[in-house]
Amino acid sequence: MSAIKDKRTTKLIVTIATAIILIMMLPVLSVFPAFSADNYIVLQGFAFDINSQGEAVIHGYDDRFADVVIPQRLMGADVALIDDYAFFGDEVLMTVSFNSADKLKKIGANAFYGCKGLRSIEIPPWIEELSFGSFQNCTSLNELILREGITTIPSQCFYDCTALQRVEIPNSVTAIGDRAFMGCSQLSSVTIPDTVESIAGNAFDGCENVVINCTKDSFARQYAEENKIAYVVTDADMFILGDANGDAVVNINDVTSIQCHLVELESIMGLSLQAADTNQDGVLDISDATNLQMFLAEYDVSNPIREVIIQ
Ligand SMILES: [Ca+2]
Ligand SMILES: [Ca+2]
Repeated sequence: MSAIKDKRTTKLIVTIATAIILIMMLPVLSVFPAFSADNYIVLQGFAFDINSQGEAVIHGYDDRFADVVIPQRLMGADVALIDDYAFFGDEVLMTVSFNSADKLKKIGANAFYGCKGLRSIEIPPWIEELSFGSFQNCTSLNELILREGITTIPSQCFYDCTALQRVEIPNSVTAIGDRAFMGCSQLSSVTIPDTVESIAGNAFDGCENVVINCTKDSFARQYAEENKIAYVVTDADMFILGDANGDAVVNINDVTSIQCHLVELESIMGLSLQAADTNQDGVLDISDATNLQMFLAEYDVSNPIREVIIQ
């Protein structure tokens, strides 16, 4: 009898203890309902685990917090990866900083997809890789700073970031993927460096007012021409026809400069030589001085003075 009673008592104690543990765990389970099944470690609001290389991988975040600083380490392990979907749809999130996490190498697919409160991001140089849709549909994102480090802008990375206005692609990037900036309806300026050798045809679809800043011999310029996207060439050689002394003003001093050059009192060089050839016949002689003089006197001249851009 006594043995049975003891067994019953033990069973009762175990049941009560289990119930107490479950009740104690309730707040944790309710904060991270999605992660409770995956046995992730939860610390400082992050749900993470340690991979086979001993690095911390972030899988999720407590979505009650608006500001997140990705830590350098979690439980002594370097934070190396933000997993796919880690912050997916977190609309409370307003700021995220990667600047402390200097071992962070990669931000996974759709990791910040739909973080509609996120306003500003800086991708520091040690991050080597963004992924498909990493920042897609971040509709408040209006400041994006990309440091030299990443080598591609992956497909859909900034798709539908409708508040984004300016982007400077860093010199480390060689490719811009499918729909990378598609639907960024406010995007007005994208600077694309010479290092970029491939851009998907639909990368800027739906960016109605975008202007690409590029150099004259770049792939980006060719791309802009082929896809009928407005562009500005940033390394054009420019001079003002008639401005022989290079002071950005066309006046009688330029006539004097040409005359002095012709009698070898001074020497006009470089682009100014082309500027001094006011009738644009490829020869600098007295007729250019005369032409300029007549223009300044408001006579009709055969070659009106105008701004000339040589590309
Ligand atoms: Ca001048
Ligand atoms: Ca001439």
